[in-house]
Amino acid sequence: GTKGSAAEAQNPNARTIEVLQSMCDYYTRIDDTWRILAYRKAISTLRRQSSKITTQEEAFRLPHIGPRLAQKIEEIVNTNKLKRLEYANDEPLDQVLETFLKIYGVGISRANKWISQGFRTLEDLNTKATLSANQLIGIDHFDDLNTRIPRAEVAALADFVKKEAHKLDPRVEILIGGSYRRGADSSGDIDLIITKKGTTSSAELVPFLETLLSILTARKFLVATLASLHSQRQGNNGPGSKWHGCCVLPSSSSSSPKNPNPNKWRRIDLLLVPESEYGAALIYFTGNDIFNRSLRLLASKKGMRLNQRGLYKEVMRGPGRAKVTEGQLVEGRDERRIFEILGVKWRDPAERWC
Ligand code: DCP
Ligand code: MG
Ligand code: MN
Repeated sequence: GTKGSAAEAQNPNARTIEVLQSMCDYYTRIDDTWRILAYRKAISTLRRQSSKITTQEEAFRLPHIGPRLAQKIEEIVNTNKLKRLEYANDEPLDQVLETFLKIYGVGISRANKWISQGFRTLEDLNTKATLSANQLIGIDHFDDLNTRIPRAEVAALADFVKKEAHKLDPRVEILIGGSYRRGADSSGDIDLIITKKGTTSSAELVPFLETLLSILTARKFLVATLASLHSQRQGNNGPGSKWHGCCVLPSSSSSSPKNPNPNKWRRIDLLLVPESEYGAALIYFTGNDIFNRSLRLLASKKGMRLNQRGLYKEVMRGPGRAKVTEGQLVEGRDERRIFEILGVKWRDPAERWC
């Protein structure tokens, strides 16, 4: 590149800088923000030196160079290479990354951090990493939670919930959303939309759900909570409207006399939706996510706003379509009406794959 100039080559620390830069490139690939920054600062310090830095004591005295980087600088000068770098380039890291990303709730930065800490297998994580309760569940039930759920089993699992729900309150309605509603042969999880006629806020359904959760837990149907109604990430304004967890279809269940997958852990999401927001929630929780994004973009182009609670009009927008005012609710209850007002032809859930 343009940085390989004559001036750079003449720098007494050129080789050291080159190796440190490769190390920095590696940390960039695995998105290790802190180390990227540390290496960049160290490299720029070295660039400003007029003499060759050869020992860790010398290096450590310079600004922005800590003890470990100082040690590495001495290693480079003595051996012309860095063991850590060879190790880093030797690993089939993409495979490891792929595995770590399949752990429930683990994103790219968490996975990359584990890799940079030297972890390469689920066993490494189990024995050496500090894991959250959810990460432990994701690792303990890794295979189950990465197996798609056959359509018939989604229906059987939902029936189990519906039966208990109706015993508790016959006016509560439960619908299977997500990929199941789009007609999928198999689903990644079970998305249940829970509503009741006459409700205008999900808070009205919270006591019902809390009782249902304790019954389903006692029946050994629910086996883990990943995000409760009171989880931090749903904000601090009272209980949220979503519950995420895991369930198992009891083998004795009458609704599944010949369940071919007994005792498998499945992901289940329970979503509380008041009748007044049912249509907007149906659109959102039916998806798919790309379809949702295109509907939202369309709404914003028409001066409206669509979210999982409703369609709003007279939304004031600033630069970059940033919302300035909330706007006024136009429709929330009726899924078809939302399509009509947006001026889009009705799309059957099975046609919402994008
Ligand atoms: N959703 C969305 N944007 C997201 C996540 C979800 O719009 N980032 C909506 C659309 C999804 C629905 O919520 O269809 C349910 O989310 P799931 O993650 O359960 O996805 P699916 O049910 O569509 O697929 P899967 O079979 O993998 O569960
Ligand atoms: Mg789903
Ligand atoms: Mn889901």
